[in-house]
Amino acid sequence: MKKLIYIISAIFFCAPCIGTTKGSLPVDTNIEAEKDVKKVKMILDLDTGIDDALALAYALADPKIELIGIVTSYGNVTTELSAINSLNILNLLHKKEIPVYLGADKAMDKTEEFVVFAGSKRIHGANGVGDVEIAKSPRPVEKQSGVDFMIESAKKYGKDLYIVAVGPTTNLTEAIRKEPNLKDMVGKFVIMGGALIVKGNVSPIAEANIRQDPAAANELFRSGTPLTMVGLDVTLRTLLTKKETQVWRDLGTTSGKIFADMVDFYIEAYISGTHKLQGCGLHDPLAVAVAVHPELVKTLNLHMQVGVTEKDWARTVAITEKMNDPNPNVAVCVDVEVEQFLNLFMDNLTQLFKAN
Ligand SMILES: [Ca+2]
Repeated sequence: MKKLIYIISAIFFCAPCIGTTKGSLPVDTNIEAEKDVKKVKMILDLDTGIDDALALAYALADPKIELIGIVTSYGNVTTELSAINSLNILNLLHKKEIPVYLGADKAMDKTEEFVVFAGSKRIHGANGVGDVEIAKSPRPVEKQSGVDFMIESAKKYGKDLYIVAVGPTTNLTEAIRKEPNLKDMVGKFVIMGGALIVKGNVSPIAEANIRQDPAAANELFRSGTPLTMVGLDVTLRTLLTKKETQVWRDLGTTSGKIFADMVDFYIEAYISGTHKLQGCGLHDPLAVAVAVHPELVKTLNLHMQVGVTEKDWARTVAITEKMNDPNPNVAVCVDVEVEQFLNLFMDNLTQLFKAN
């Protein structure tokens, strides 16, 4: 029946067949455009976190992405709280059908329990989402481990799958340890982390995600896994201000207000922080956008490593001895089309919050 309707529609609306102009045809161009977009399947690895919440929302909003699951990590909050926040945000955005899995709850070489840093609480609030209350999702966290979900999805979808990790790289490193072929199976790996040219944000040389588990990041970089590194070199150029959050607040929707409240909390932390920036860095959402819009950034391809000694703890740096080796595996983002990204980010998220 569907096929018959399609054939009749095709004959009826085919411009050359009936000799009319395209402009007069009753075709919904938005639906047509949407149909033409090839979606990639994406797994997000989050330590949710306010900018993680923005990354999650961005992945739901961009027509090029089909979010198939979330794996959670420790970092801005504990792994368990990251899962609860992720479930609640999915529910808020009417996407509670997307599953959430637990990942590692601490760095690979740590034995003691992970404790959230005071700095993380100052930036993301004690609950990770700016101390804003979000209605509890009725959906529980999945029983399967996040690492197994990554491996299983890679086997199922192959190159159609992109994995974007915007917390510590522990889960990704564990997944590649468990299934070494993973690095060649997946279409793209993108991480938010590191700082090549600029200073770190938790020490003069260390960025927060890498600092949580430098050994895991070093193992990942040196594994030959093709990675796109979206670090502070680019994320601190893409700032969101209260002017933009006011646009969401003015929508008068539940999600618009909640995201405006959350992000205003985050912006306040930046205003009072050491760099006195007037907006917040869009670290995690930029990594998600770069995965499907690589034209937003310029990259420098390098063999990379992460410092694991006291002197260079968590520093992300090129391996000098490998500067002339072929096939560098890390594409380090060094420049970004700021306006293009901010327009894309605001267009997509404002549409999403308008509808929820
Ligand atoms: Ca994060």
